[in-house]
Formats: sequence, C-alpha cells, structure tokens
Amino acid sequence: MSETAAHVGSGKVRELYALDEKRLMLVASDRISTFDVVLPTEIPEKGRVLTGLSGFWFARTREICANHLLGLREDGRSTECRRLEMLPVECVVRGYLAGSGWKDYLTSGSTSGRALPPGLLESARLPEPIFTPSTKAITGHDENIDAERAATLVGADRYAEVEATALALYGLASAHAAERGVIIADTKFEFGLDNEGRLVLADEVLTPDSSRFWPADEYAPGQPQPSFDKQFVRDYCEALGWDKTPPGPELPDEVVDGTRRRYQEAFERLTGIEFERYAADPEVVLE
Ligand code: PZK
Repeated sequence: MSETAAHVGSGKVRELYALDEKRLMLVASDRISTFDVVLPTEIPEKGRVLTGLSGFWFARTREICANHLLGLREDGRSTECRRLEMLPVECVVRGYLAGSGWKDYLTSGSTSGRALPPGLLESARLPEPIFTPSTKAITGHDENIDAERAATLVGADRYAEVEATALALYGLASAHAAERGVIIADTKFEFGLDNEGRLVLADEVLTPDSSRFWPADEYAPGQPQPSFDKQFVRDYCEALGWDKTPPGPELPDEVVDGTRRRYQEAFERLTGIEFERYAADPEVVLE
C-alpha cells in the first residue's frame, strides 16, 4: 500500500483508501463474517479469492456496463478504482428465494413490493430473476424497498437503467456459473456515476460475500441450501451453540483449511483459472 493513502472507509471485512482525488484502493482482508459477526480467525487467501473473482467478472461484463476497475495490485487483494458518486441504492437481483426474499415472501407473498406466485418453496428457483432494490437502514442492515421508493432515490430513468443493467449482469453471470456447477442464488451490485453522469459498476462484484453461491449438485428446494463457501463455518458455529452475538468463536484449523479450500474451489470453478496462477500474477483474470 502507498504510504500516503488516507483511510476513507471500512466494511466488515474490507478497507477503502484514497490514492488521490480520482482514485481509490479497495483492500479485501482475510476476515470472514458469519451470522453478521466478524470472527476472530482469518481464512488465508480469502481476500485474494474475492478480489480475483471481482476482477474476473469486471473483465467479462464490460460490454454490459462500464466499471470502476483501474487495476489489480501485485498482492492480489487490492484493487485500484475510479472514484465515483455512489448511488444510494443496493441493486439486488434474485434468481432463487432465499434470505430476506424468502422471509418477505412468507409474510406477504411478495418481496420488495413484487407479487410472486403462490406455493413457492424455500430456495425455489423464481420463474424469472427479479430486481429487489434495498437501501442501507440506520441499523447498518439492508432494508428491501419497492421500485417506487428506489426510483425516488435515484430518479425514474436511472432506476430503469440500473434495473435493466443489474438483470443483464445477473443473467450473464448465472448462466456462466451454472455451466460450472454453481448456482448464484442472488447477488448485490453497487453502481456509481462518473463525471459525465454515466452509470459505472463499482464495489466488489459476484463474489461469495456479495452473493449466495450454492453447489448445484446439492440443490434441493424446500429448505435452506448449503453455502458454497461458508457452510463449514456455519455448521461449526451451530454445533457450538454460539448465540450469534459478538464476539464470535475462534475457528479450529480443520474448519479454516476446509473453508479456504472451498473459497479457492469457487474461484477455480468460476474462472477456470488455477488459484496459484492468480497468486503469481493477478492480471491473469483480466485476459
Ligand atoms: C465506495 N464503498 C463501500 C465501504 C469498503 C467499501 N468507486 C467508488 N467510488 C466512490 N466510492 C466508493 C467506490 C467503490 N467501490 C464504496 N463506499 C464508497 C465500501 C467501506 C469499505 F471497502
């Protein structure tokens, strides 16, 4: 990292620095969160896996939408990006019914103000992917909002543009992943605007931290699905009987190693690139 970079923000497992007025650096740590709590034990290489996956998707979605990526640093976990004016809406696309989408469906038969067919099971594939915008609530959690509210936040024309763009991005990525045995149940995109008011895809994209990845060969609707990456961690935490309030438990070596392997497997399945090749030269994901 550059000595002069000012820290401008922290996510649960990421840090954001300003390189200058026009450029930011996004650094993905090896921290992991589960049940919304960051654990005291890190997963080696997790930050590089997520940064590499994001870079891979940025390179492959350029025709759909411009993005903020300027380059990947040698460390494989840091991304230099264009500084944008971020839109105040989280652009969630759901192809399957899980998480808050499933919860909303159970209580109201709809999610983000969108009626869904009756009788759907938990984790069901939706008749077609849906755009369910959300916004950061004061609690720090995302709150699903309906199209009207989202359109008020960004303007009707911009709303139509982000909806169409997010659905196109999900369509490309979910088809690619399906061919490689991974279901992308849902994912969250964040967009910003450049100086000319053009829509630009930002943040991390289509990573296990911004998406639900499920192993396709274990897919069985009617129950929650195992997570491609975090299931060992969740199972371990559930077996401990931890109450899911901070501090989280330390993870034993077997859980760390198994989880590290799952992250690397997700990377290799989705990119078709050996993780060791990425580690040696991060720019291989951009080719
Ligand atoms: C931006 N975040 C989220 C917060 C993190 C990440 N290209 C951009 N231009 C301006 N702002 C952002 C981005 C991006 N990406 C992203 N907040 C602002 C965030 C805290 C830590 F790592």
